Amino acid sequence: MKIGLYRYNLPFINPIKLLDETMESRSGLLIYKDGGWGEICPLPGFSYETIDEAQDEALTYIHHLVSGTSYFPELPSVQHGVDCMNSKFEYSQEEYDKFPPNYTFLLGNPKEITYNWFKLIDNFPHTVKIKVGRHSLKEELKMLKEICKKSPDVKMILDANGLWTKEEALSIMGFLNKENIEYIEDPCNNLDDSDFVSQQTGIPIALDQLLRFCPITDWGNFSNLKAVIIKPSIIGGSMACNAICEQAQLFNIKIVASSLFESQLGNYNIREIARKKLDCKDYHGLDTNKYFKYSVFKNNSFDVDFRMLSTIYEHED
Ligand code: OSB
Ligand code: MG
Repeated sequence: MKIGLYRYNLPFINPIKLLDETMESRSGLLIYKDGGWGEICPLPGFSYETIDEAQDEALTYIHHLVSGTSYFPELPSVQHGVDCMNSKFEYSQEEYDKFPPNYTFLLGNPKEITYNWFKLIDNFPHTVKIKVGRHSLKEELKMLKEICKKSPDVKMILDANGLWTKEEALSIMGFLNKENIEYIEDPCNNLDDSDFVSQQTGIPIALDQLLRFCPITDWGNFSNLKAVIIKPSIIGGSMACNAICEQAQLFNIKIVASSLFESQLGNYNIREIARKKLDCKDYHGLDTNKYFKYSVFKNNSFDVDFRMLSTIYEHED
């Protein structure tokens, strides 16, 4: 048995601001066993556990493995990493190409987002996901209107991460054509206000961070719940993800597998989960590799580049 735990720190091309914190780089762990790779990378501000807590539990897991005892991880990010490692996904261009990102993800300030959208003028993507709720309503409305003006058939997935009040969400929606909005992820910071927004506007919503406040049995109460976002790094291993999926099928709600700025390897793993385990047909939120300066894979390949990793633990017997 060969087993290892490694840490990476990958700088972004430009610093990324999601909530309050600006991130210069992304840190995470890769866990390896006998040909299988998993990634453990809680994201500050979104995950409950820290990377140090995750590393401690990953080491506990490994020590049990080495001594031949069993241990089931408790932290979602560790469950997810261990599950992926045990799945032994095969990394190849051919597999990768079978499941390309199917919406374009844009973040930044409204000017950057508008500019980056205009750059795609040759062939506007059908669907775009845009982070909103970060800047003034006026600037964001201008951005959204310009995007719709340039590409009238566009479908926008707006992700407010709960940053709009219901009044803000309603006022901005009043100026947009609802045909252009696929759904809004977490428009407000609570379930009632988010539901109110979709009730008043007829625009569907998706639950991402709010999912944890919404018992599965309540999904039927929403006026227009179109999708639930599954971020395996937050939800946990396959058992937790499958439970959500089964329920979503029952309620006819779409499953969107999505990422947390995992490394290219972790992003690939979620792609495999989305395609092979969760049966994600519509969307998957995986268009984040473009923000990284370097890769954990060697140039033009899907071989792990150990020069990008520092070793925390290695064992072979
Ligand atoms: O809210 O979906 C989010 C990335 C990090 C933290 C939170 C989120 C995201 C993304 C990733 O939006 C891209 C995607 O899901 O399309
Ligand atoms: Mg989201």
